[in-house]
Amino acid sequence: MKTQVGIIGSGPAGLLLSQLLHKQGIDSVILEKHSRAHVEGRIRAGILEQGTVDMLDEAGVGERLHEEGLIHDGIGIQFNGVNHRIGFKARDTGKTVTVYGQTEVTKDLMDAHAARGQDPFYEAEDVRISGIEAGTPTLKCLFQGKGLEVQCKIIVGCDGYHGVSRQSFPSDVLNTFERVYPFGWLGVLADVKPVSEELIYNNHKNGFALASQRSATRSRYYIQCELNESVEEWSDDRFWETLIHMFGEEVGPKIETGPSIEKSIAPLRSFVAEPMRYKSLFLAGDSAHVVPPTGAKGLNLAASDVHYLTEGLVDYFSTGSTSGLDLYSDRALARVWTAIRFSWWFTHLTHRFPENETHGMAYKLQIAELEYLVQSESAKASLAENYVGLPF
Ligand code: RFL
Ligand code: PHB
Repeated sequence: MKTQVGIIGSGPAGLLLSQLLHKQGIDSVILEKHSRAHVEGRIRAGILEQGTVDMLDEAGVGERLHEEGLIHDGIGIQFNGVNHRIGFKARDTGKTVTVYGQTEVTKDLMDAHAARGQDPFYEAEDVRISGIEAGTPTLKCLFQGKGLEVQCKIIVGCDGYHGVSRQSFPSDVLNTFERVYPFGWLGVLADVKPVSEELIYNNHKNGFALASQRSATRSRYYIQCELNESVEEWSDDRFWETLIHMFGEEVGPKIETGPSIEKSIAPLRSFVAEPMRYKSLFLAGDSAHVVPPTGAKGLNLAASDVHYLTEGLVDYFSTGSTSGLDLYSDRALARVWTAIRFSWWFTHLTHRFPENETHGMAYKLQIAELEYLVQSESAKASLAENYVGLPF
């Protein structure tokens, strides 16, 4: 089989890229390791920047998002038991964010692929990349027990942090930067009314907690946990009790509780691989970079990579010019590093690290910075500007 763009992975990056290319008359083939149900079922991101929403519109999959997504114009920052609002519009960003789950984005994109009769090859086993040095980029895998070969002009690795594409770069080409945080997030999804109209990021003396949501009747909550904990140690009762305690007297009693629909622990990491291209092999999304979820940037960065890459590919396939593709890595990485910085800063501001145990110097500095943040118009504007997303 032949295609213009071979894509590995049908997460948001791979699906959105393929759909945008299709709109521009460029054909692509996606090889995905897991089943559709497995990919759709992963509970992950919930916050879309305006730029991401615009791209989903451009891809023709924005209808349900506009019907069901909730527009948010601010967030709460809680510390010492008091919640402080930081509005986005008031800070002249001119932008908002939309609450719409990654599962829904994935479903809408998968439906669009199915509607045009070009489903990804789900459950493609043992995907391998070859021919990059020779200028004959090829993808090979096992599909339904048989060998499948896809000859491509370009290959894009959208296969997440654990995928094969980054590993297929020659080792002397890649520079990697990594910080693994000494804690994780325990997340619970439940069909209960969100405690607050807007998200609340809470720095509590026992650790970080986040009140998020998926709709007016579905809540997503997180609390900071140890890396070696397992979800089995967290009964629903224990989770709700801990959460209510951490949200304090003002917010805690208003939290509605109910049976969890999903419960999982995610480790937190900052990671960047540079460059995001080797010859005809490109990386996009989590395959090239990972941010801790505190800034809600992961999915949005995957979208901005796709934005730059689509521009380069459209130019290449329509005029033969490689200038957009040649600029891709630098353009994408410039934006990636701004989000790495913001997510790093926001994580350090709100989480309990072993070195900033309550009452230590580092804890005092954290609280001083939070006080400054909620009092200073410039500090609030800086947070708002980054949270809603820096321009492409
Ligand atoms: P994905 O979504 O990981 O998709 C990669 C796909 O590649 C497939 N794959 C392979 N296929 C074939 N062969 C192989 N060898 C393969 N290896 C892997 C996988 O099965 C998968 O389908 O990467 P992508 O597309 O780059 O998208 C990135 C986002 O998923 C990720 O950045 C976000 O979920 C991060 N994130 C958040 N981002 C936000 O923008 N806002 C948020 O509010 C937000 N919250 C979160 C998050 C991530 C979280 N976790 C669990 C890490 C909250 C959490 C808890
Ligand atoms: C979520 O709803 O899953 C979510 C929201 C905001 C974040 C991270 C995760 O910063």
